[in-house]
Amino acid sequence: MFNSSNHIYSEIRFDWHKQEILEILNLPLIDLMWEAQIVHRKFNKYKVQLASLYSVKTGGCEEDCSYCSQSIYSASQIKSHPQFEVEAVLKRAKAAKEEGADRFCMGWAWREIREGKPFNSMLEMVKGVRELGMEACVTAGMLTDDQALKLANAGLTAYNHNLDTSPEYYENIITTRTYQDRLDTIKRVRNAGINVCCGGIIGLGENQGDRASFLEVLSNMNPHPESVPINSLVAIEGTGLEDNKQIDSLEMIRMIAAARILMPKSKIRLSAGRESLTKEAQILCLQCGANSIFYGDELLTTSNPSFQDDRKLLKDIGVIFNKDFEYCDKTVTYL
Ligand code: SAM
Ligand code: DTB
Ligand code: SF4
Repeated sequence: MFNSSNHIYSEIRFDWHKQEILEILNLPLIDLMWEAQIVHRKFNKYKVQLASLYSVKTGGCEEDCSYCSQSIYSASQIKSHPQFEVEAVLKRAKAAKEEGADRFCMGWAWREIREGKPFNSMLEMVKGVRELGMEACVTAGMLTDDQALKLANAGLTAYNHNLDTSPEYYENIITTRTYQDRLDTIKRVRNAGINVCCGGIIGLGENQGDRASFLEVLSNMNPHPESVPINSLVAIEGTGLEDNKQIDSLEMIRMIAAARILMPKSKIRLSAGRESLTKEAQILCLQCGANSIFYGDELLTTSNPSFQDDRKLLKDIGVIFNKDFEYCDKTVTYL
């Protein structure tokens, strides 16, 4: 069925089947990368969005996600602190903007959004980030319709809530909330008119079928999530998955390339785990579809490459990022 002179993946579809996705994931890598690049050049312009991440409320979460250092079920030693105040968060957003970020993502280690002062502060943070001229993203667990509307009215650009893995593998990883809970949360976000940021993790012990099944759920959402973070597990000491083996970087490239083919216009974010990827592996991810990275020395509880290293990497390969977006109006015709 695959013929490299006849590019078959050029449409936006919402009816992908697991079997087709498996075939894509299992293509010879060199062909998969080529197909993904065709799609990427057709729908995007090799512009990478720099998104900075900040943990507003760290640790003490009631969920049992077995990869996470912030769960009360983990024995990880993390710097837990009370929720940061609005002013401190906005100072951090401003600093990220000065480094060149144009999206600021804020995380709360919650099972679901807490009403009262913490939520009012969250709304203030969203407004403040938007006033800085940045996109604002929040990840804080489950939410109600009313909370989603309030976040939309505060100007929230996107809400991150990941499916993490396939419906079949999910219960090996989390037992305190269901896959359906996650889908319901995503629907609430969508209904409130907020962009959806929804992705997952590879390296949890899942197989290729699980990866296909996870991508099937995402790529059958209509519209596709505007943002799809693909994380590779950071095996944190003290978590249930501390002994998991680091995935091979070629698997990350496959996953990014497949996500690009299935969701041509989405921002595919090369997320956690970049410190374990060589410069060359990251370049291949960017070449075959990733168009965003987390930018800044820290993720939530783990480290990330430095601002300087990332800027150098992007400059070295000639990829345009954020501030230069407006100068990038050259449409690449490639087919
Ligand atoms: N509590 C909120 C929630 O779960 O939606 C927000 C924060 S949570 C840390 C956001 C996402 O980060 C998770 O869904 C997971 O996909 C990713 N993540 C967390 N820990 C990770 C790790 N050790 N390695 C890779 N990805 C991780
Ligand atoms: C996402 O998918 N990855 C980011 C963001 N969304 C919130 C979080 C990665 C966390 C990595 C582990 C840590 O730093 O604790
Ligand atoms: Fe809590 Fe989110 Fe960590 Fe799960 S991933 S334990 S919900 S902070």
